Amino acid sequence: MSTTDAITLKRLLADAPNRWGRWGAEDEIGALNYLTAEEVMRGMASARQGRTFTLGVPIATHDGDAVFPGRWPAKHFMVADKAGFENGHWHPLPGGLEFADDYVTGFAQAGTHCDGLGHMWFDDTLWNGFPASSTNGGMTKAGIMPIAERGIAGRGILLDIARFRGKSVLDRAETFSHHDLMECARAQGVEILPRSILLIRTGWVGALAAGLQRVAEDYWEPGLTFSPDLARWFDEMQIPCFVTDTLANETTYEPGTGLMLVLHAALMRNLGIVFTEMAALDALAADCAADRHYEGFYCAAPIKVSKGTGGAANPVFIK
Ligand code: UVW
Repeated sequence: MSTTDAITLKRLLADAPNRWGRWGAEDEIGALNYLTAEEVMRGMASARQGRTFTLGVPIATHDGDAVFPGRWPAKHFMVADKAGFENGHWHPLPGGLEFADDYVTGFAQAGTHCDGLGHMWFDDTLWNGFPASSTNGGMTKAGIMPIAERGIAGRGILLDIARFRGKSVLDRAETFSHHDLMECARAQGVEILPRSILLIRTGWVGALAAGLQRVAEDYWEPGLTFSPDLARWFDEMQIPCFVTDTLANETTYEPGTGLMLVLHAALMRNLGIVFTEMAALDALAADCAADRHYEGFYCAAPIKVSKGTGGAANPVFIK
């Protein structure tokens, strides 16, 4: 293939839908605009039992957290603890109070987190047409702050693709499409209504935590894969946010072209759909399989990292 024939995101997505400008030239929250007060109330009404599931994965774990290649795990340090008082490094406060303090450091794009809409781009342009230069030295456009200010709340549905395929975890590089999401929903007896927040389970994060899969140079995770129809379906369904138990919410390479992370371009950059990655969905999925109730109120907000590209979150799903 000559250089001029080379497939690029620009060519691949030339006819794919694009929502820049739909919510104004300064919009930085994209499809979260679909989560109107009415949608939040609809989400609240879909919780019937009052049982909560927290979807954040532990970070700074003893064995080292799974992170996308090129990143490294969060680190946790004790700054003050009882030993520090015993060896004289710390002294009790007037009145006798002692304390434990700690320090955590790590990537904004690791652990369970939301991406700012400007996290990835091509053709020097981010979500809504903001220039890529606005990322220099910190995100002045489409970073995580506007999403953190807004919060994400609405009707959530779990789509357990792994169980639907009769597996505990999808295989490396295994893909699925929006048609599979629809079939999975049908089999589960839940409706994908417009503006639903999709929680898609592959079993992958659980497998990484259990050491059954690992992050190496040839890392290729399972997930949704791009097609023009898939992008149109997400757009027409007005999906505000999708949440998965993989490190990057999509299969790592598009099988047809070998292009990497195409949905970050087609859904995040072009449609303003918020990505929430590395969610812990196994416990929720087991519960849903037991009572056959796959919908509930989904509520999350990333932390407010000034000029950040992403932010850690511990989403809550209420059945
Ligand atoms: C990558 O950057 C690869 O993924 P994420 O969207 O998690 O940050």
